[in-house]
Amino acid sequence: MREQLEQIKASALREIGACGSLKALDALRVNYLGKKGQLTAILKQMGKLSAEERPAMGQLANDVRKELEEALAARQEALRETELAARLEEERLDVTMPGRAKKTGGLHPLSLVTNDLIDIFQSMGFDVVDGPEVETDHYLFEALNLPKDHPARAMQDTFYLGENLLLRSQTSSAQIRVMEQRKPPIRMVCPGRVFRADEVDATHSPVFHQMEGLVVDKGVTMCDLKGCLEQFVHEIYGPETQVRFRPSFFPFTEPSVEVDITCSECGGKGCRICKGTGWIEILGAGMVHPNVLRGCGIDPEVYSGFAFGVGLDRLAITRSKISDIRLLFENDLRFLEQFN
Ligand code: 2NM
Repeated sequence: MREQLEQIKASALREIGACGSLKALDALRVNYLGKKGQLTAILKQMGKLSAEERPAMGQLANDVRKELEEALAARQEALRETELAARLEEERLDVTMPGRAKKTGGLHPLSLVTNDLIDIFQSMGFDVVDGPEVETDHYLFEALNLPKDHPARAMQDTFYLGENLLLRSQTSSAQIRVMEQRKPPIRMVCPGRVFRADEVDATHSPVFHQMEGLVVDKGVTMCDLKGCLEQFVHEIYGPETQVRFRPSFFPFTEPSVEVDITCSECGGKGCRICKGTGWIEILGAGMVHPNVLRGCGIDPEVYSGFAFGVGLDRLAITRSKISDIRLLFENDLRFLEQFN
């Protein structure tokens, strides 16, 4: 029995010493010290020994158990430490690694231009007004001095939604609504989407954007129109930009003008952009026609006003040197991200 005990001790110590994982170590403990373990099996045979042999053998068995328990505990401690060290190494965080930047959104180039224009006109005391995109014949034509069968109605290729319903081809309809509802003085701009049955190409889209302005008060003259628009051009394009007014025709204004500015590309010398003229047209404007005022219940003998319309898409693409108006409507992130 003594030999058996010494043998068990020797093999157990060897195996414990060589054991490589906590799981295997626990299996060793069960194998030697567990209820059905090798040492336990020996102890069960104690009864067969004589009374003289028993105390010494019992002492030895207890010593072996104690020694094995100590060896197991020591090995367990060592293995815990190596396993922890391995885990710490494996799960190491590199706190100096650069983070992944989150993409932030930005405003569309059209929104940027629109906001700039709104800022300029708000600083001159204009209100910003919104209106419906679906309009009636009255607001789009009748009230703008374009009665039925007026030849100028053919000037715009309007989208009809029905006999009397159409997509607005300019935002003037919103201004008519304001003139019908408010008393002068009126100072307002109306930015928004407008629609015309145009063929799509690099400079035309059936959906585009416009901002129209309107001032109505006592004593408003053509000088106010010129001063206001000159101020606007200088704020957008810089004070060195020159402004030129050419006579034109719109049914809703009299007199009417078209407004050119010196080409921002060549400074007025003439280039491909301005087709050699040195001038670029950016605005239509005029003194509000007495028929329009009268139709809205404003007495043209007492009040006068000026109005203008500016295309926002063209402004956006010339300002950012964009080659094709269609880019504004495709919402391709590779394009839009450049304006962040
Ligand atoms: C333009 C050109 C000239 C205009 C006229 C009006 C209204 F409502 F007062 F009659 N609003 N906008 C106008 C005048 C618009 O766009 C090129």
